[in-house]
Amino acid sequence: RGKRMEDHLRFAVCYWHSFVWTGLDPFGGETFLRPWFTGGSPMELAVRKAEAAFDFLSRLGVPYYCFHDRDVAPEGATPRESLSNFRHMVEHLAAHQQRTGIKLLWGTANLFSHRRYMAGAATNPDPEVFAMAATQVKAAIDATLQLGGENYVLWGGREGYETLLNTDLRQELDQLGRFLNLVVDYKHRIGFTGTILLEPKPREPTKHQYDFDVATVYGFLKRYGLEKEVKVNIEANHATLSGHSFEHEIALAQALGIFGSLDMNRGDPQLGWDTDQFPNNLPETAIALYSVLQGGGFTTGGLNFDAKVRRQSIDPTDLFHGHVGAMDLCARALLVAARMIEDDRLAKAVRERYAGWRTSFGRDALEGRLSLEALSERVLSRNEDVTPVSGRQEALENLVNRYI
Ligand code: ASO
Repeated sequence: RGKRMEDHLRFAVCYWHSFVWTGLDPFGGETFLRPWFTGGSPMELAVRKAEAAFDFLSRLGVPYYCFHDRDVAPEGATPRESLSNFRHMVEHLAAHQQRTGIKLLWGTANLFSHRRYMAGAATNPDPEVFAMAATQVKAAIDATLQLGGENYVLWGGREGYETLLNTDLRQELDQLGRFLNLVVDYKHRIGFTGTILLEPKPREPTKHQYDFDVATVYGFLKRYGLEKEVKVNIEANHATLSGHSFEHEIALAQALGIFGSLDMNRGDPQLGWDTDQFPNNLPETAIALYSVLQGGGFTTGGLNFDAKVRRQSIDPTDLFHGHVGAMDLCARALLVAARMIEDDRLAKAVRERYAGWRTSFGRDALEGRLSLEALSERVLSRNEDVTPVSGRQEALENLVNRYI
């Protein structure tokens, strides 16, 4: 639809998995001994990390990257020191972007790692924590604007609860709604024209995450009057953890008018948590990207590889293999998705299935212009039962495999 294939290759590398994560898991410590993890002050290490990151991004030839405030600059001893560290590093990032031509797909603030956020950030009962979260988000939006970022993401890592016995659910949801309204208000006041994206995730880290899935987020946005202001960043592994498929979440967001951007990765079907593996399944990815193309592709969003090499893959070249393989897979999946669209057999099957919409009775009935009485009168005057039409699922699924 007026777009070239290259327009969809809006690939981004995430700072946190590639340059920050040390290989630490609940059972063991660091496994990646990167040169920017030790041997200098925290700010010296942040500078070295940014150099290594842009060296990697340039060699990979990727157009975009994404970061959290705390990925790029260390937390200071005080809020002012943290802000000054961050601002200093944003200058470095600006210079690297200028030199390499690499752009920022989105910025964000880490409101989940520090202990102050253990009981939530925007939903925390302590107003000082709420204010601290606001301080971080303000600085991160300022940085995103300064760096020409195309979107700003909020993933509510700790916005949820473990037990209702210490939780006022209504109050916490209201706080989250107010916080997001403050963010949207600020965005307009400073002239940030990028898209604000909320990222749904269920079950982890808190048991009951408020932004469980796309449907939940839409209900939340409606309630707080934000459905025209905020879109979603959908992650593959978050979709499957909520019991949905990735393409379901994409298609639903498009249907509701809140589709924004994607975090590409893959969960492990045997494991019930967020494993953030590189996507490596062609049919699965093709069907997801088919949904994206059907909805018209991306406007400000893209495909951020929110994926990490496993902790044994300690050789720096493993990071290239992970990204090269995943980008190659997504490029191939886009070609498969384009073939699914061009062939027209799938679209034709859908057109035929919804043929009833194109009759005058169909439009009146399905667009809600006929009352229950009128519908009932029609059925009783025709006095014929309905003959069901085959859904043809098997034929269509077989067809998809032939495009690969
Ligand atoms: C890390 C999470 C990821 C999210 C990012 C932004 O793993 O899903 O996109 O933070 O906060």
